Formats: sequence, C-alpha cells, structure tokens
Amino acid sequence: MVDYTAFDSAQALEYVKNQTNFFAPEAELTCYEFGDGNLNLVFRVHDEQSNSVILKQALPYARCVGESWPLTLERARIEASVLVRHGEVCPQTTVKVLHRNDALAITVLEDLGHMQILRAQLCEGHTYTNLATDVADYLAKTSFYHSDFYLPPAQKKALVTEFTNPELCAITEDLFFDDPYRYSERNNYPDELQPQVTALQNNQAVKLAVAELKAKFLSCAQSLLHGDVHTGSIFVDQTNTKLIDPEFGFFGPIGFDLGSFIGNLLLNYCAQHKRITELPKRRDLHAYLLNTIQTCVAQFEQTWLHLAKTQSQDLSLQAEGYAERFINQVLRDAYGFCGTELIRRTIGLAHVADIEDIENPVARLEVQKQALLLGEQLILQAPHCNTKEDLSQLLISLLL
Ligand code: SR1
Ligand code: MG
Repeated sequence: MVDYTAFDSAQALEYVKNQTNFFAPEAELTCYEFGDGNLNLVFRVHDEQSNSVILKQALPYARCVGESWPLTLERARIEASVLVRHGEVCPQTTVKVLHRNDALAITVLEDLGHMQILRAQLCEGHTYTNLATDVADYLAKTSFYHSDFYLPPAQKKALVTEFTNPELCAITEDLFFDDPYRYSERNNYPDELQPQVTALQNNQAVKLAVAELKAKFLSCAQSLLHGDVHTGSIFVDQTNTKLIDPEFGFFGPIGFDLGSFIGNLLLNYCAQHKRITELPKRRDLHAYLLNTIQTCVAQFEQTWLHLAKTQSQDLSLQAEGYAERFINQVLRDAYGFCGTELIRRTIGLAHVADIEDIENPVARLEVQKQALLLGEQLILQAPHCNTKEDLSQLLISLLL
C-alpha cells in the first residue's frame, strides 16, 4: 500500500504517465494545478495534441481554511464511488471516472474543460435550455434507483454503511443548520447586516423549522445523494450538463440535492438585481431562472413518479397514491433546504461569487438582505404547501 503524499504538479504528471495508460508512452505531457474550490487539489494533465485528463486529489485538510481544519481523505473514496454509482444510472449527466487510487485519495476524471462552470456562466447572464431537464433527470434517476422503492432492503442497508460520510456530513450539519442561527466564529457578514442576522437568530419559528430540516438531514437515509449540488459543481454547454464533485455524498433526504440546486439559482436571481442594470435583460434572466426552477421541479416529479410506477420493487411502497404522497413531501423538503442554502451562503462560512463579486457594498448589502428574507420565508412557509403548484406560487409571491 502506497503512503499518502500530497502531489505537486510534477508528481501528478508522473503519476498519470506511469500509473495510467491514457497517453502514449512517448507523449510530451504538461501539468498544472488550477483548483479554486474549498477542499482539494485539481490538476490538468495534457499532451501536445490537447488530449487531457483531470487528476483530483483530496488534501488531509480543508484547502480554504488550511491545516487547522483536518479533513478525512476518505472523501476521495466516497466521491469516486458516488460518481460510479450515479454514472451507472445517469451516464449522460455524470462526469466519468477514468481511474482511482483510494490510498492516495486520487481520482482521475474525464476533462470537461471544453464546457463551462454554470455559476460563472449565470453570473455573466448566459442561459442553458437543457439545464432544468438534465438536472431533473439526474436527481430523479440517481435518487430513485438508490431508494427503498428500487433496492432490495439488505442491499440498501449495506450501501448506507458503505456511504457513511460523517466528517463531510458534519460540515453540512454545522454550516447549513447550526452556524447561521447562532453566534459562530465561522459566520461571515458585514456589520450592516447585523440587525437582520439578530432578528433571524431570535426567530423561534425559523429555528423550529430548521430543526425539522436538520433532523431529516441527520436521520432520513432515503437515497444516495450528491450532497453538494451548487452551481459550481455543474459543467454546462448548450447540449450537455455534467455533475461533478459529490464528495459530500451519503444516504440522506432526497429533497436536499434539489433544494441546494434551486437555492443556488435563487442566489443568482437575487444577485442579478444588482449585477444587470438593463431592465429588459434582467427581466429575461429572472424569467429564465424561475422557469428553470419550475421546469426542474416538475420534470423531477414526473420522472420520479414514472419510475415509481414502472420500476418499484417494494410491494408496500406500490400502494395506490403512496409515491405521490412521498414525492410531495420531498418537494416540501427541497424548498425548505433551499431556504437554508440561501441563508448559509449569505451569512455563513462559504459564500458564492454571484453575490461576493458585486463590487458596490451598498448594492451587495441589498442583495444579501433579499437572500436572507427569501430563505427565511421558504423555510417557514414550504412545510404548509400541499403540492408543487402551491410551492411554485409561494416562490413567485416571494420574488415579487
Ligand atoms: C469547508 S467546505 C465549505 C463548502 O464548500 C463545499 O462545496 C460545500 O458546499 C461546503 O459547505
Ligand atoms: Mg465541491
């Protein structure tokens, strides 16, 4: 067994050259590190013909904080295993694993460098027609085929154990459900937002609804989630959509992934109030974002129900009307989790470029206030909605 060592570019190049066979032995390879995420090293290795692969390596700590925040290397095993499983049921939207070495916490992946990262594209006002249906397809298929509706109970339970991911889940538990609702050194927001933060932290109804969501996150092993579906984890072009980075994967509540995705679209929605000054352009982009959310939710529900009707293996869960009841609760959960994503990205540790890159601090503050309010209202009101139409009406009323 090889001892773990964190690679530099030369070591990453040597590894790809000697331990894999993507390139001809005589190929002249070049390698550089370009990771800008919160946690890992990311290298691109390419030859003179621009054939390339990505080598991703987990560090034994969180990159964005440093060695003072140790973090398990196990996350590389989890990430590669989630990608393989999700790739089996939804190959067209999952990045391909080409090689893995769990001891070195390395995953070699297909290079998606010809595509763009969704967050940056949305920030620049670009739109993608297939995004809603592609993400819906991914979320519906990956969650259905790893749920009790489909998997035999013993197999499901074995997978829950295989994908137990306590350290990464603890990050989400702290950052989504704890920090924003009390004093935490990790929280990060301007002094001018303190009145809104204090009001939020004194709002017992919000805390109660967040407790419900956290309890679900902690104990509701419904399916194998991606665990971190933000717009920086999605590559796009006009034909394809690819999900990357499921190192936070575990068996959790199905609505969490959908909620995280919607939450990131809504963070962009709020930010566009100040990013785009021309009103017609802003209206178009707002309409696109809202339509993407509605289409994604509707398509997710439709595909999920279709799979439940045609592929369910469990007799009891096939009871007339149960799949509809189940998925309605998943949608309520999704809008609630979406609310927690809006809030934690505004006042917690990990922010988003959509808002952070607004240069004018006064404009940025307005956006932060809107994101907080929207998050709070979704958390409070989503549990009282019965159907996806009610949830959609709620969102529209909050965006007016
Ligand atoms: C310390 S990790 C901060 C955030 O980055 C990841 O992408 C997750 O969203 C996590 O919450
Ligand atoms: Mg990530």
